Amino acid sequence: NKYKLKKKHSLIKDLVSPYLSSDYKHLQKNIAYHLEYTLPQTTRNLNLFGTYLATSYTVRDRLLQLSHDTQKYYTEKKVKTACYISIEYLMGRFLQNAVLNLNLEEEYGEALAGLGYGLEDIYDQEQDPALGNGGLGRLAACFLDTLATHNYPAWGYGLRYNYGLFKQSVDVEGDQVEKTDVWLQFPYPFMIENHFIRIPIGFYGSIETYVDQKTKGTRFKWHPSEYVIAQANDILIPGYGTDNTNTLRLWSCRPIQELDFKKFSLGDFKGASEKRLNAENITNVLYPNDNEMAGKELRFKQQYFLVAATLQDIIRRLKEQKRTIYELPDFAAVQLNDTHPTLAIPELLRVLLDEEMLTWDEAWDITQRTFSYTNHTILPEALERWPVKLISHLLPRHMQLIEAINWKFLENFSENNKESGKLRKKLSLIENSRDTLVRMAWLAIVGSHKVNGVSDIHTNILKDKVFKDFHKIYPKKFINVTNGVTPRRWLHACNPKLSELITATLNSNEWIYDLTHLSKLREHADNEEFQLKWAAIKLFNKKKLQKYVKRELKIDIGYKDVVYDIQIKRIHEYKRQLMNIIGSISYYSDLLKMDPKKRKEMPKRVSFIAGKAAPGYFVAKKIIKLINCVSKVINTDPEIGDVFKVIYLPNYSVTLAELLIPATDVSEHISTPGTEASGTSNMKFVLNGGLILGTLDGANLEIMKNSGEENVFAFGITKEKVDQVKQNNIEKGAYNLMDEKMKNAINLIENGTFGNIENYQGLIEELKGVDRYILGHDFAPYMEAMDRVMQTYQKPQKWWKMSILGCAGSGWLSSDRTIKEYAENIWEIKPCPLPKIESEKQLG
Ligand code: 4GP
Repeated sequence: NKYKLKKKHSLIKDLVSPYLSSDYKHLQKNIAYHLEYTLPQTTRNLNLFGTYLATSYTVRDRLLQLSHDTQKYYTEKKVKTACYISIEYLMGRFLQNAVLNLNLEEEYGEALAGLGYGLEDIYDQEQDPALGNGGLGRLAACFLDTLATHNYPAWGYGLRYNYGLFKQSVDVEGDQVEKTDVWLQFPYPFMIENHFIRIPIGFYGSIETYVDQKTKGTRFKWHPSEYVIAQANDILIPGYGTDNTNTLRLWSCRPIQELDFKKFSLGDFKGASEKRLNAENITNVLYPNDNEMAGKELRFKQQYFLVAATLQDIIRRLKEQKRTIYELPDFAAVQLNDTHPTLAIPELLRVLLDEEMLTWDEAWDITQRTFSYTNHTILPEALERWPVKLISHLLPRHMQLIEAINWKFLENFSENNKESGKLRKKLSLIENSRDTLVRMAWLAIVGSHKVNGVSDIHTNILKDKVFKDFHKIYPKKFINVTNGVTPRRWLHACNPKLSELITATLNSNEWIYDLTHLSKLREHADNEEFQLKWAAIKLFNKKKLQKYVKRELKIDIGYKDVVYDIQIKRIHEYKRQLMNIIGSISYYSDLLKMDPKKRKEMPKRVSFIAGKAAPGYFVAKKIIKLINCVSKVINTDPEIGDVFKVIYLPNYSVTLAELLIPATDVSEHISTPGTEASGTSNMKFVLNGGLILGTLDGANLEIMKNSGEENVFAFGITKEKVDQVKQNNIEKGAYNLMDEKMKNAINLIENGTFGNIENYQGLIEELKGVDRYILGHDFAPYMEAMDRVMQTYQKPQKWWKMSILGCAGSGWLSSDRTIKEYAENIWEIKPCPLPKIESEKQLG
């Protein structure tokens, strides 16, 4: 029977294959087919949006074919697979990336031109699926691109939220306004609902205890009292220049029963739909927090829903291959992207003990060998702790297992350390504070075989401070894997002119999948002709941004001989956008005091800021308001003219970043040392020839090491000195220690220059009092570094040399390097490229 099915399948494949041939005429026919038959009402769809949809369906057809081949091949080869579980994926637009990765840009361009459309305009129709907040989700997206490009067998697992991160606008008062992101109101062709993968997930209920007849030991069984269904939605991830196509599987929640017909018949219409609404609620909304724990029951449900569905899916595939559960760690390496998926640990343990009937030792061994955990932040407000009460109610068996893990871990540990009462308390997975809480990071460490930080400095902080006691117990468990970004999206696609120049200069496009080739740009750094070409591309990109600002904000800014200075990231106190804007106030005040003639001759600068604030993070929202109010005053002051402008760009997104990053002269990464785990936008700027103005924090330090200290505008103290400064602030009062210029800027805020001081009350008080993020201490060096930036920009040869050398030194910051380290040091997986026989694609 199976043989017959296989034959049938290859017959079907033979029938459809010619349809997927990729010359432009075929593509055109395919687009026409989808316009005519997939989308209803043809004449209405003969617009840009309809054509974008039809084009996308043709891309999806090709990806489906490649994905079938890939899965089949991986199964045949019995490869070990990486499974990346992440509560967020910040993918950005899909179409351009896929067309580029499939190496079909020319063909699609021609096919669409024949229908009267430009490819760029078609790309522009796509809305970003904003299923992530910031760095953590964007990193996951870069990883997926690399995994496919380098032919690693891998799956991404996440949630398909109905509503992505809110859309942000700014009202006339300068306040952030949030609007629901209904990203699924129109079809999203790249996501395929897989109706054959539906998995029941339980919640609540009770635990049955019984005696195992075989072993006479006690066994447990969880009887959930409520079930929902996890429905698979697949996004296919093409690699660059390869046929390997992996899958990102996003779960959405469906009810077991769509409608309670009994209630409906009795006229209780609301009650009839209640179960459906409750179920759908689980994957309705992405929690809009970055670097912060949500602490809500629904969030906890999301986390369990994600890991329970994912583990069942992995185990199903294992069994389909007729492999035993003992082989799980050789079949899948499961990466926990931060603590959000940590419940996977007790969940797997439960499956192994209660369903597969393994012994504790067997089950625990398999669990530890399967999981590894990445930490993305040391901010205390982001380290997850869930109340025992909540877990016991929602997942009683899991709570029991967490207690058992804790007990066994501490017992084991006490045997080796007799006088360890205090330490036991510190190490315990369960914290006895006001509420009894489970420390999820502790659980993730104990249940994994590897724990990694995301930059050198961050991993050292984990080892020496945050997880110090665990590091002593498991010194080998902790490793560093510095983050990286995909050069496909973050240079090749977003900066086509620079990509072309690099390819032409290096005489090869190999750098696109092996970024270390960029080092060869070093020999051109002093070449004047090359510098001019390099600078011309920057100017071209700046002009694009200038046009965008004019169109969207109705503000006219210059771009020639103007420094574009940019800070884009989530608004957070530790990222210190407040220091940036206070710097702008101070600079504005200096300009006003200048002789008008001299002022006119000052080098010009536009300071851009973009980023969203979590809706419940009031301090961050006040910072946005201050930025907007300062911007209004400066930009409309005739004394200042075009010498200085402050622009806040609303609704920061991956797509906006793709416009901003290539256009940037200097970008700011100015977090308090020791707070930013890595940062990844810093890497994207360097890759695009932007210079860094940064503190000695996160990946800035590694950028300095690789691109040369002299090519970075670094300032401020090392992380070791931060505590002393904080202490001084507490003892002496931050305001008393503050630089005069900063005091002056604060006075301007207080005297109402930027609107009612009440708007900024909490902000200014904190700054003058404790100043937790030591803005006061770093202000003078920050201003001095900005001054250096402006001075250097006046020496074009020096500037462009720094810019080229920065880029030339960025080979290491590719996510390809990062993933290779994960693959070799943590997952133990190997590339498995599809044979090229049928492939029509060739690398450039
Ligand atoms: C972010 C970190 O803040 C950032 O430094 C890092 O580059 C990124 O993860 C990727 O590792 N953390 C988050 C978060 O986005 O929600 O914790």
